[in-house]
Amino acid sequence: LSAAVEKVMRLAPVIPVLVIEDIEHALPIAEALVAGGLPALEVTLRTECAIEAIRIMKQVPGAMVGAGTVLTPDDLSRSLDAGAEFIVSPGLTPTLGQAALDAGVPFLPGTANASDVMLALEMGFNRLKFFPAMAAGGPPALKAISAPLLAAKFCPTGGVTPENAAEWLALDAVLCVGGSWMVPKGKPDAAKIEAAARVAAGLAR
Ligand code: 3PG
Ligand code: 3PY
Repeated sequence: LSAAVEKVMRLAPVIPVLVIEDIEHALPIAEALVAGGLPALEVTLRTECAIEAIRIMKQVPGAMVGAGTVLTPDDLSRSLDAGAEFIVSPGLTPTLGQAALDAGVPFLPGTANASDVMLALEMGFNRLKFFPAMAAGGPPALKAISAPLLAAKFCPTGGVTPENAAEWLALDAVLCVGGSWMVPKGKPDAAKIEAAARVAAGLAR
């Protein structure tokens, strides 16, 4: 399963973290992001229409759609029913981790310190979110945390911007970053989203 998670993380340098407020936005946002070169899409379960948005976005050719903000086994099973191909959480509990293992789904749990990473490794997860990336100390913190925990590779998320993404992606322990900046709130402007995605997709790592 680490290999399956790593595949998602290597599709592009950035995984868009999406908050879909209106189901009518789901298709144009997904199409624009994929067209711009960002195929892995993380739909956060923070809005009423998130589960339906997963179903709709999966229709876009080339899209790899996952669920984010998965907090409980129930969230996980609703996401899988909708066709989510990977699961992301801001944290990790043994209950949620076991549900992901039982389901056999690629799972990217959130970690913010050495103990979090050690719990994840103990449960068999070594492809991890670093969340909230900037607030948890930024690139110097992740560099220090990952030095003794060589098996873990990360997707820093939370406060990542077009300006600081390169610094994150330069770290050995970082495979990709997550961020919301490509898709501003409100009615989607497909051309702008695609342009922002193209810049993000071109970041070096
Ligand atoms: C989130 O919590 O929504 C994600 O971490 C993305 O955060 P960002 O808006 O700081 O990119
Ligand atoms: C999530 O919502 O799943 C996070 O990891 C925060 O972006």
